[in-house]
Amino acid sequence: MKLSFLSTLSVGLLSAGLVASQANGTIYEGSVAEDLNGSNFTYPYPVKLFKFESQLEDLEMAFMDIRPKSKSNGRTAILFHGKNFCGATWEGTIEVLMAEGWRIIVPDQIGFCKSSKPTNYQFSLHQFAWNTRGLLDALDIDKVTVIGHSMGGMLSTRFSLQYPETVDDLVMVNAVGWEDYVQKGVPYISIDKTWATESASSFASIKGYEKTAYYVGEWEDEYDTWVNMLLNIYNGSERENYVKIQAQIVDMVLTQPIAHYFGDIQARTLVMVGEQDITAIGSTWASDDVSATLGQFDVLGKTVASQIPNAQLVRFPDLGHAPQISHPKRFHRALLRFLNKRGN
Ligand SMILES: *[C@@H]1O[C@H](CO)[C@@H](O)[C@H](O)[C@H]1NC(C)=O
Ligand SMILES: *[C@@H]1O[C@H](CO)[C@@H](O)[C@H](O)[C@H]1NC(C)=O
Ligand SMILES: *[C@@H]1O[C@H](CO)[C@@H](O)[C@H](O)[C@H]1NC(C)=O
Ligand SMILES: CC(=O)N[C@H]1CO[C@H](CO)[C@@H](O)[C@@H]1O
Repeated sequence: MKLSFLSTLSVGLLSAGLVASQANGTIYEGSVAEDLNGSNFTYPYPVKLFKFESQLEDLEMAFMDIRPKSKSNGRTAILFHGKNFCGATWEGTIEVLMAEGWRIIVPDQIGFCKSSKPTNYQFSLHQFAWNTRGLLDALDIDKVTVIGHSMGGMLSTRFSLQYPETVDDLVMVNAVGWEDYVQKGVPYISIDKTWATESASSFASIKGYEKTAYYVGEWEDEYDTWVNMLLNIYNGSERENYVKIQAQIVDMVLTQPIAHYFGDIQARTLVMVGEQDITAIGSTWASDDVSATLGQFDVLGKTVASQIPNAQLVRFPDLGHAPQISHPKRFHRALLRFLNKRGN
């Protein structure tokens, strides 16, 4: 274990002069299995693969690449899913943007959904951004509007900081990481501990959590789809790897705060917030006093928008963590108003 760490490190140091700023890989557009890398869920559009090497492994990043039905508006959006979601969860937003003439790229990040599940991987937001920039390069896309939800909102901030020249507009929807959980007093817990929680995921546990945090205590039958999509991976052929990776992802969110960087965002930004959301990593294991200060999205949305130099804020006072799913009409009306009004 120690030896391989050292040899990996020295390879990194030796090749430091050759460091590429993004993944270099190829696009595979052939047919793919329905049950792909442990996710047997039918996506609304064909799934393609970005094949590249990362951390000395051959990896596949699954993605959808949707072209507008009729007239193109010449713009491309990339949609980042959250921890409990997949690219497919964006289906409603894909429809709306497609009708407006957008090309839409929707990746599953490495470790998630239909992408590879490497358990010896160093998961970081920076690595995800690097991987994703490589995907865009392989598709010959050099400018995107980035739209990210939940953990995807956290990634969209990191992506915008790492590749500012690539991003024209940025949209964050109820992102995690709008506050620095550890700084606020959430104790660090080990990956082993999170692994135990992840292992115990069930329909009831996922639904119970989402009902409270995402949908303000309400439940529609159609939300079952997204619980089952997730459970299918927890129960699928990559279960063991997936559970470990999800525990690593919790560690990533806890230890890689973006909350101190909002002043550096250059892109025109829309902050969209369902203010009834209470999502906060660590709220279940922090003290009651600390928990009480976390996940106050009515405050967080305003605070984050005020820190980003060129930001607009759209508030949904009565909605939870996933306004694009619970109230798609209101959500998309506000989104399009922002996207269609550009100063440049
Ligand atoms: C990227 O991959 C291609 C094909 O394998 C190779 O020809 C090219 O040199 C690589 N570029 C970089 C910068 O590594
Ligand atoms: C995938 O799901 C379909 C139906 O949704 C089912 O018929 C098929 O057997 C499943 N494949 C695997 C490998 O579980
Ligand atoms: C998950 O797997 C367990 C054990 O194999 C099984 O009892 C359960 O029905 C599965 N659940 C789903 C939703 O497939
Ligand atoms: C890690 C892993 O199992 N990756 C697989 C993901 O799916 C592609 C496409 O079927 C396979 O080539 C990979 O081996």
